[in-house]
Amino acid sequence: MLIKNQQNLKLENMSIDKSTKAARGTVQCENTNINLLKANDFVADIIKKEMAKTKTLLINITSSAGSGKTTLMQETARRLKDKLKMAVMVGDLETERDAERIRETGIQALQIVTGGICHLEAQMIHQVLPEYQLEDIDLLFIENVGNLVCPASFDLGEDFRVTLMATTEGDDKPKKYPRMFLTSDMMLVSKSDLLPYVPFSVEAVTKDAHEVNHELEVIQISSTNGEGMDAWCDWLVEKVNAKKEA
Ligand SMILES: Nc1nc2c(ncn2[C@@H]2O[C@H](COP(=O)(O)OP(=O)(O)OP(=O)(O)O)[C@@H](O)[C@H]2O)c(=O)[nH]1
Ligand SMILES: [Mg+2]
Repeated sequence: MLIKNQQNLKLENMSIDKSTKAARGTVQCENTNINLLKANDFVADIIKKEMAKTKTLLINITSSAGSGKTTLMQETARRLKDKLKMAVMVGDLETERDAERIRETGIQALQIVTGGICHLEAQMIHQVLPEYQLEDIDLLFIENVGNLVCPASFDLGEDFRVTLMATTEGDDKPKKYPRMFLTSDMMLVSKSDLLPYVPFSVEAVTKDAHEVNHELEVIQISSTNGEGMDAWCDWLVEKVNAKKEA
């Protein structure tokens, strides 16, 4: 019985030409798409509408634990905080550490402590939104809890989902955790400064990721030596401007 259920919920039949947005929160179950996350998606829609009102760009940053999300937030803040009004909300199972690190750069950052839950849900984001002056914020990041599994299924009302794929993790992850890459708009191959020391092929990871999601954009970055940071910041500025003009 258990084996049958596992087969029913296999994700490998998921159509790769389905839009990333449509794939969020749905699980292919035999011939029926069952939206298991209707309540989450309802709140995600409310968040989207609030962001549309203030023209704030919302970006959901996901990755395995330790791939460099907080360091990227710090480095992005250092480079863009004089050009854009930025803020961050960050989810972790315990501690305020990441929010404290980000606040050191001079931007607003609030910690959402999930107390054991392995992902952020739209309701959690909605609850902390009143702490932010959205009309004064151009770019709001959500740093999600570090893992490639649960955060993939929860739409947080974001405009874009960006997944870090660190060179220290091994280049086989897109095929092993396909939902995360299917539902993302951008893959940042992070810690590129370590490429000379680790067995990791950027070509192989990009090929696998594109087989999962042919629309995925890819930038190779290092928060340590700055590689790709200009391209990343240019991408953000372009998306912020597009949202303002929309
Ligand atoms: N070499 C190298 N190390 C990095 C880079 N970015 C981050 N690190 C290091 O990687 C470790 C983890 O970085 P974090 O930014 O805390 O990673 P995270 O994804 O926020 O971690 P969690 O929030 O726990 O999931 C730290 O020791 C960072 O200094 C990078 O570009 N190159
Ligand atoms: Mg972090």
